[in-house]
Amino acid sequence: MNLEKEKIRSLKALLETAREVVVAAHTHPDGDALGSTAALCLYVKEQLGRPVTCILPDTPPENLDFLRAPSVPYLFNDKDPQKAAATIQKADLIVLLDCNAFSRTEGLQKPLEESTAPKILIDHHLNPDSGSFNLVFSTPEISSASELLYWVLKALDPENTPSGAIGMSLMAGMTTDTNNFANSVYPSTFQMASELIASGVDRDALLEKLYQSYRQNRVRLMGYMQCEGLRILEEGAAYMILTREIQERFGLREGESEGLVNVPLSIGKVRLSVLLKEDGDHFRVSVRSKKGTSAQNLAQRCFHGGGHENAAGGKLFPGQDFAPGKADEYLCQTLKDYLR
Ligand SMILES: [Mn+2]
Repeated sequence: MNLEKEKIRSLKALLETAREVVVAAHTHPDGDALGSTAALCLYVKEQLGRPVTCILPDTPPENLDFLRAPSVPYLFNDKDPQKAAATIQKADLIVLLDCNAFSRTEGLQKPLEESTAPKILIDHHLNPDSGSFNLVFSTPEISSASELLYWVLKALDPENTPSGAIGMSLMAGMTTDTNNFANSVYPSTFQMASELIASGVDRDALLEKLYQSYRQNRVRLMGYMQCEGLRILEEGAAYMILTREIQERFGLREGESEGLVNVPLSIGKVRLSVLLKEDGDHFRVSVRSKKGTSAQNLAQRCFHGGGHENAAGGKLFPGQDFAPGKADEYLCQTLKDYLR
């Protein structure tokens, strides 16, 4: 990984002189957002001895709660927006991970943008909003923000490979963003994994926590959706709509439908898979595609979102994007038009 020496020097100087660091990531934090923020917070606190707070837009899902760094204070904007804003205001250094712009932090956007502290971006999404940051590490050709952070930490301290809780957090973020080495995997990704295992990260224990610790509700919901909720279009798309009613029927908790959107891609004819999940007044949209079909393009054009070439997301608003109650018809037509 070729990281400019000058940028690493600037980062080092900023981290080593900061008196109050705030580390933030995107809304609805996933394994990469939680893993990368935990790793950086632990590095700042334990290796550099600087005070740090991790501030996230939403409380993490229960199944990923183990990725919270135990010794680091966390604030969640959905629980305590005043304290989050006040802490951001006091910070003299801000680091944003795993998203390309402050707008991806939703409720935190305003306090983060209004802060006069230096701002650092460490991310792997396309089109970073570089103008809003003093220092930008942006690499789309990498597995995850956690992998990019791994190479940044190695550049900061070439003698040491991240290990312990830092190593585990980075491995977790990379593993979840690649769907356990299924996509966005580069030579550097295997190198990172290899070095982390050599440094003592217990991958078996991590995999059990990530993939073998769910409640049975998740498995039953996945079965139901594949049987009853899956629509497949001639054009090569598949979609599912996870309504509030179905979520309630299965007692679904945040994070428990993770991975469902990938399942239809196991069908040979399906090149594009979309999952709509009802959330308050809107639908959260997840898009996955096979090579040669762009999930990112669809999310950007039709779902007010974006992301990566083969894994992207966005939102849909009933009453605005389509007539209330017509999500199915709208999605069906949108996918047909997109693949035509
Ligand atoms: Mn990521």
